[in-house]
Amino acid sequence: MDNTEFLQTNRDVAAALSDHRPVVALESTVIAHGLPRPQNIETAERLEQIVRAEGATPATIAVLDGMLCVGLDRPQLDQIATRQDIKKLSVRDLAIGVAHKWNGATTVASTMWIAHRAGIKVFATGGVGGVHRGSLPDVSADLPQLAQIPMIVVCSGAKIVLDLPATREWLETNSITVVGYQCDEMPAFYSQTSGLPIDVRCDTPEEVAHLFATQRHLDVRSALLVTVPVPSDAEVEQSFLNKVLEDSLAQAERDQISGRNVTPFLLAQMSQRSDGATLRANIALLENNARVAAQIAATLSSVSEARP
Ligand code: PSU
Ligand code: MN
Repeated sequence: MDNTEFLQTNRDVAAALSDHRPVVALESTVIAHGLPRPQNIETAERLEQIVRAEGATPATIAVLDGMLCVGLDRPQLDQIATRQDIKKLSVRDLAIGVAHKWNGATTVASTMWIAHRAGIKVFATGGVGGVHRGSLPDVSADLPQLAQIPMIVVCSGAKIVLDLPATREWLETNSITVVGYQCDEMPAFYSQTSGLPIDVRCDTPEEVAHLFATQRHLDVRSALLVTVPVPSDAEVEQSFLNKVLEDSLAQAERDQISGRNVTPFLLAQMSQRSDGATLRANIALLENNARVAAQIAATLSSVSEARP
């Protein structure tokens, strides 16, 4: 690895990695662009607490002053949550961010890219990007990174704003193994069900760790996508959700929203139009996914600890 010059792993995370203790990567786009204030900073801190409570070290990832930061302190988290000039950086933007010394939040794609190079194996997020609805086609850069980076990515499926059947097909074509964590179909972000298949069900962190180890033995180099349903008390009712989503998509069309602005726009619209119901679901699933990811990371490091 020769890009370490721009990689800044904070002391906690570096110590945990060198001692082979569990580490969970967390993304920052959800903080800067996915959630409104003040819930964004509250959630960012809560996710770190949850990871710690499970005995793992959180590594929230962002680009600050052109450095690829792995593990943020409280003032750095605050900057991501409150500054107006925080860009949304995917992998195509990383070199620009570094060269121009930008401050930016990392998406699923760029968080995976950085976390993998830092030596982290487990990453938790809300919903991954995918194939958008509409005719363009607009395909999130999250998908090709999932196809290339051997990490465990814990999420609640792809975001409901997407074309979920097309996203499911893309995952299949690109050899990304989809795990249903204590469920038999892929969750659909704010909903527990999508009608779309998983490849395998796992009920425990041990089963996930075993599958990941087997992938590595076989040298299958894609991600293991572990999909976890939103907790039932925060799930948004289907028909209400469909209406809210339809209205939000129509508004995006009227406002001619495109490119990197599509996802944040739709998330904010849905939250407004649902009186915060989708926001509550988003936060609940983020928290739950962080917990599951930490449990998986803990199991992974106890398994590797047992090796001679
Ligand atoms: N999950 C959430 N909220 C978010 C995102 C994911 O619960 O805001 C972010 C992730 O950073 C993901 C990005 O990578 O949305 C996808 O954006 P796009 O569709 O432009 O690739
Ligand atoms: Mn896009």
